[in-house]
Amino acid sequence: MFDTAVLLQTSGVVQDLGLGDRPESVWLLIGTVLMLAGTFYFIRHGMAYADTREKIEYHVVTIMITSIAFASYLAMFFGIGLTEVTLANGDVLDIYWARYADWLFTTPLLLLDLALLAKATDKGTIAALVLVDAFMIVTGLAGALSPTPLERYVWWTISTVALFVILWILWTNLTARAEDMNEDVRGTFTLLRNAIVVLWLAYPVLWVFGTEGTGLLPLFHETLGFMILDVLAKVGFGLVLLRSRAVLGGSEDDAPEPSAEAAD
Ligand code: RET
Repeated sequence: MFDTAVLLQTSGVVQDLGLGDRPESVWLLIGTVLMLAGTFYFIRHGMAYADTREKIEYHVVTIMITSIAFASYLAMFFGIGLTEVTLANGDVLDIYWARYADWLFTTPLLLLDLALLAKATDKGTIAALVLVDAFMIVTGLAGALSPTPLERYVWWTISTVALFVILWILWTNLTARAEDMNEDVRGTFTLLRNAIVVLWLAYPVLWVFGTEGTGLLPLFHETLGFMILDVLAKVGFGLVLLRSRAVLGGSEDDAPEPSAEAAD
């Protein structure tokens, strides 16, 4: 009988990409496709609805988020976003460093989207969010590249403290500003803020259960978990934001119909 799995295993493409040794690459491929689909959707949506400077800003930031993630997922799928870390006990760990490069750029952009929504665009707030966020990702990467469990968990703790600082700024400063806005903005802000709190807290937990931490979850499942979180935190976030009345200034039904060119 025609066996697709055997055909795939023996085909030149699969061997060239080293996919036979990396079963997790199936999730990386799905992540690549979903990020690309999200990017195209947001571009098309922007062409149809972004008719003010503000709406263009939201669309540009969101399109940058999914396109950076698309490039990072493609790099991981091709195996160039991968490095091997030799641990003190001699074990060798596969670390997809490209995800940290992705997060370094996309997490500040996600926070920027939320700050735009709350009109918290003063330099102090944006700088605090971006700097603490970059610190969180870089210290997380240091943990992933460290050779001993002690060092890994020290970096993890430092990175997690930074995450709590970010969530605290969202919960206090940004929330207070959003409260002065109209009902649409408040509703969308609260939904997105809560989604960030839940989804972002899941990252350090997955890290601890995954290969970087205790190793209870093999790389295959860990990669699936990060892919789901990344798609929800980027494409899901963008869908809620860009389809909201807070951004469109009226329901999508009230917004202008996509022009023929934009829809193509
Ligand atoms: C790491 C490990 C160390 C501890 C902490 C982490 C947090 C990562 C976060 C990532 C968020 C990524 C998002 C991607 C976008 O789609 C680096 C995993 C705290 C919060 C939202």
